[in-house]
Amino acid sequence: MWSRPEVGERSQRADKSFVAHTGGDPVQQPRRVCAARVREPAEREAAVYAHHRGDERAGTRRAGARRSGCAVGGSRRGPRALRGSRRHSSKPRLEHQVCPLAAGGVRLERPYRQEGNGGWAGAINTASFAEPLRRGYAVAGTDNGHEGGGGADWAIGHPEKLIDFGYRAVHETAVQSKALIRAFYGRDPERSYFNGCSDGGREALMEAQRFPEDFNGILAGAPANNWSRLFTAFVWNERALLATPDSAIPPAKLPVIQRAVMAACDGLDGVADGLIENPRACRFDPSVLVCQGADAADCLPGAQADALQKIYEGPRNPRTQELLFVGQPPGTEAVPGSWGTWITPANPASAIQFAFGNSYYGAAVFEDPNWNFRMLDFDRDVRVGDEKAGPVLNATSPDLRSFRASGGKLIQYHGWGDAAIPAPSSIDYYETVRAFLSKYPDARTPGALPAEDFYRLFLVPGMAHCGGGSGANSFGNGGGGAATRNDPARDIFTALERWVEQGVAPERLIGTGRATDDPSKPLTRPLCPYPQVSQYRGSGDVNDAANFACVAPSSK
Ligand SMILES: [Ca+2]
Repeated sequence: MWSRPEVGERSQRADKSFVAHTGGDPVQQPRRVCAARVREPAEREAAVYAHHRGDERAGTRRAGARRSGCAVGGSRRGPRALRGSRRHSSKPRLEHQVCPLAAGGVRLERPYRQEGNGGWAGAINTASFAEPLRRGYAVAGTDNGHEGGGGADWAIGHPEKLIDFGYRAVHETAVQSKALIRAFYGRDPERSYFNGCSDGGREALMEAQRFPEDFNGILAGAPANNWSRLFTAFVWNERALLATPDSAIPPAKLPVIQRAVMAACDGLDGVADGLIENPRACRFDPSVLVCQGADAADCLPGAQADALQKIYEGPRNPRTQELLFVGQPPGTEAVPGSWGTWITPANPASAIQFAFGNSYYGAAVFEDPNWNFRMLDFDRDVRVGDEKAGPVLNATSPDLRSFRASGGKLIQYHGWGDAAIPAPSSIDYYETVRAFLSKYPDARTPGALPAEDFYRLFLVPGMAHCGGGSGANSFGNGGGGAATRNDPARDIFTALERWVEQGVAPERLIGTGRATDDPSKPLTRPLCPYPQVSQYRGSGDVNDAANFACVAPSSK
């Protein structure tokens, strides 16, 4: 039976743990941490504790929390290193609420799951907390050390905040959350997991690389792990599409492009289904779309075709011709939530890619609010970014030896229709890890396979950024749900739990969605661990996963 903690005692113990872990770091600063636990059944009440800087609402929150029986703790001064500091705009203050569990049975051990962020973070991703709470986890997240905003102006003049964003906040959140769990339950979490997509995928890989003992299992979705080069590609696309007044591709032309791509490449995988299993095998030349005369509904003006070619190819160093980042795969140009949102919206300058690319170079690299995208030198300035911000932001180290040696398991997924982060970026990283581990065996794991014994990548044809798009794009990503939570074949996080806890690796997953030619038809497809691809067996319903097999890619 669970007994309600003494409010003051619990608060003090937790707070002491927090300060003990942070006071010695000379550049430590307060950051948001939010964690939660629930009574059983988990769905009935989510109780939250949060670390946050103090403000005028804090007192109200504290009073409200106490009325509801929450332990409220905090340190007005924050960690020792911050006392008297004037570096921070608000009074340093760490505060957390640990809400007691209602009367009833509660297991005294509690696994831990930490949730990642999107974009430049700046808020705790509490929307992602409900699903792990229902699974019985204590949950935490962080704002990565700064508040709000879609850009990175907070990084100007504050390299320490970039470090918080880059890797420190996520790691400290793990350390301090485990300390709170220890204080609250009297024991360490039995297992720890990390789940994130986009920037959260970058955080996930960063943890595996830098802090290999923080988590037993890591789920990395569509990772923005090569941050400095991904954002270079964003500016590359911006320059291509805004090169001339006629270069921007209007949304109405996206279906024209996608139809032409499908005509060229849909059948390469043996099934004309509106999905391309392996877009890397698709060689599509945009010049076939160039209007022979005046612009018309079914063709592209030459300037638009030029821009399209550059987007497919990816950024190049103009001096060395080195490819600086992967290009955008073809085949999902017109899929909702894809190109029309990230690359080619109706107002060309409002593409989300452009905002991120400009904030990276303007704020994080050059720290100059007046910087603009036309100033970027794709030789010199890319090197400046790699050198100055890359070491903090990029999660590209292929050395996962310690994560593997500690028993960690890593599952990564990426949609082929992701117009925010091109899926070949995930392939590149996976390949560099395989190559590194093949070249440098680890005495701690003798005889280990290059990577697949602890690290698997699942590519999802048609899927947009982290989810959505077309194809069999639902497999427990984005939280899953009650329908799949207990099925490791259909829920990627459950598959990760099984791999960590039972040693059963996911040989494939089953994604569900809607047929591209008729949304009324349900679609299921196997999602295969890279480099395998899903192949039609030659007979039966093409919308049924049973008629497909995961096979090694053909050599053609
Ligand atoms: Ca196809």
